[in-house]
Amino acid sequence: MYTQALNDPANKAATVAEGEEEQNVRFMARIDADEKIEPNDWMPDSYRKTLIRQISQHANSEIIGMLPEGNWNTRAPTLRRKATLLAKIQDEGGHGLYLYSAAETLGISREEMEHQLITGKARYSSIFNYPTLSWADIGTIGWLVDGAAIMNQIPLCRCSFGPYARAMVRVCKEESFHQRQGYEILLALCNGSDEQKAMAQESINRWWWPSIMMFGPHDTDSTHSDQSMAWKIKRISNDDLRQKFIDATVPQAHFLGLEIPDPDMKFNQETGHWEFGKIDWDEFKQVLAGNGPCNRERLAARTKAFEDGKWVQEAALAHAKKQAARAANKEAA
Ligand code: FAQ
Repeated sequence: MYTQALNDPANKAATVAEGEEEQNVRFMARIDADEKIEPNDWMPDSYRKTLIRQISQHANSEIIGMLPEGNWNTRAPTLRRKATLLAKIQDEGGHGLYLYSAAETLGISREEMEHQLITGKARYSSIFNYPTLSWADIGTIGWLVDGAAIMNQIPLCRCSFGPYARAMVRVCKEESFHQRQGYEILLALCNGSDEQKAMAQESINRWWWPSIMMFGPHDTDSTHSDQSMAWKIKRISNDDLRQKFIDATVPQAHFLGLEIPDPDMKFNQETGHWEFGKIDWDEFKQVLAGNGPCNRERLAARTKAFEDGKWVQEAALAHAKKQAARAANKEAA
C-alpha cells in the first residue's frame, strides 16, 4: 500500500561526511522545508524512537480496536449490518498491518512489537478498554471513536516521516466510511422506537468522555508534544484536536436528538467554540495503568491469539528453512 520513496543520493552522500551536530542541523533544515524523511535517511535516534513508540502504539490500537466491535459480529441485527461490521473490522486489521510495516522500516521487528504489546510495555489507545454492552455501541464507536481517530489522523497525513504519512492517507479514507456507518446506525436508532433512542443515548453517555480522552492529556501535561511538533510528527496539539472534534461533533449529536452528557457544555458566541466541562484525568490514568474495565480481557485475547498462531509461524519458518536448504543443495550440485 505505501511505497518507499527513493532517497536522494546527493543527500545521503552529504550526511556520510558530516558529524552528528551537522547532521542534526541538516535534518532540521529538511524538516523545516517540509521534506519527507525516508527510512534510510539519517535521523536522530530520539526521532526514530519517538516514531517507533507512536506508530507501534497506533498499530496496536487498530488491532486491539477490533475486539470491542468483534463482540457484536454474531449479534448484528441484520445481514447488511453484519456485512458492514465485518468489513469495518477487517479494515482495522489492515490499518494495523500498514502501521506495523511502517514501524518496521525504522528497525524494529513485528515480533518485538507484538511482544511489547502483550507484555504491557507498549501502549494502545485507552478507548479500547471499555466494553461494548449494546448494539448502539457499534454506532457510537463508528461515530465518536472513528470520528476522533480521523480528526487526529488527517494531520498525520502531513507527518514528516514518509511511510507513516503515506499509510495515513488510505487509513483516513477508510475511517471516513467507518464514521459514516456508525452515524447511520445511530440515525436509524434515533428515528426508531423510544427504546432504541434510549439505547443510543445510554451508549453516548458511556462513550463521550472516554472518546474525548483519546486525544491525550492537556497540552500542558503532554510529555512528548513539544518535541513531536518541532519534528512535525504531530502537526496539531492534543487540545486543539480535541476542540476541533468537539466543535464538529456537538451539532451532529443535536441532529440525532441526543444529549452530550456534559452539563457544562455551552456554545461561546465570541470564540465560535463549544466549551466543555472538566475531564476526569484520574479515570484516564487508571485506564493507562491497566485498570480500565477491559484492559486484562483485551491483553488476554491478544496473548491467546499469539499463542494460538504460533504453529503457523513455526510452520512458515520450517518451510522457509527447507526451501533455503534445497536452494543451497541445488547450487552446490
Ligand atoms: N491512550 O505526551 P503525550 C483508532 C499516553 S486509532 C493511551 O501527549 P503523544 C482507529 C502517551 O502514549 C486510535 N495512551 O503523547 C480505530 C504517553 O505515554 P508514553 C489510536 C495515551 O504520543 C477506531 C502519555 O500518555 N490513534 O481509534 C493516550 O505525543 C475504531 C503522554 O501523552 C493513534 O494512536 C491514549 N488515548 O500523543 C480502530 C494516533 N493519549 O508513550 C478500531 C497516533 C496519550 O510516554 C476501531 N498517536 N497517551 O508512555 C498520536 O497521535 C499520539 O500518540 C497521541 C498521544 C495523541 C495519542
